Amino acid sequence: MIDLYTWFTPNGRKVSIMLEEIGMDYEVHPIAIGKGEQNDPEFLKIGPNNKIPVIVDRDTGLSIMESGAILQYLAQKSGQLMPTEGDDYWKMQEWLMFQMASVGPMFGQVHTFVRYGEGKNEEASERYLKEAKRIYGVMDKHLANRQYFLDWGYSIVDIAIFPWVGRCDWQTIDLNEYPNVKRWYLEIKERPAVIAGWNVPENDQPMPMPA
Ligand SMILES: N[C@@H](CCC(=O)N[C@@H](CS)C(=O)NCC(=O)O)C(=O)O
Repeated sequence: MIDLYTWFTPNGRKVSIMLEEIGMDYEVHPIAIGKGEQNDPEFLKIGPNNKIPVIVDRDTGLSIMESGAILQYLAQKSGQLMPTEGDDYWKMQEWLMFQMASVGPMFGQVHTFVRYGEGKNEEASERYLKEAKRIYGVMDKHLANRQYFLDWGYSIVDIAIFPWVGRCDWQTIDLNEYPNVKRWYLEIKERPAVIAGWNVPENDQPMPMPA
């Protein structure tokens, strides 16, 4: 049994989608980040970086923050969705680090400046949107000749990237300009585990449907 401290954001959804995919029992503890609950002293004992997601494994008492670490922990615990050796393992690390270092931080800045801060800082909006478009281009090229991010198959890398592409509407990104990302997105958004995990904690945000 896993205790999941989360909110319906891209980083939070990575973990709820993963738990749904591997069929592991979990209990959701919503942390309303808009109300500042990530700063509560009780939460900081398990999430010292003031951010969701965080898990606690009830079997061992271990707590883990950082979605990339959590995905690898759950993959190893379940023996699913992650290559564990050889070149496949390193390709998994490569693309997971790409998500954690580029997709998440840069798209997150687009959400801050382009969506929430619309019109307030044109220089930042332009800079981060340009970088997001470059990253979409990298992903599109990579997916041109493979079904998923890893030749190995559907993995935690797809799960890490999906919820960020699932906010392409907030980013003012037209997925038709990235046809390979669009094809990948449309396939993954139909997976029952992805649909279930997207809605954790329960929310009324639909997954965008590109025209
Ligand atoms: N690198 C972290 C980033 C986590 C993160 O940025 N979480 C956001 C929600 S998506 C958050 O909790 N923000 C609250 C805050 O910054 O106060 C991870 O991948 O887990």
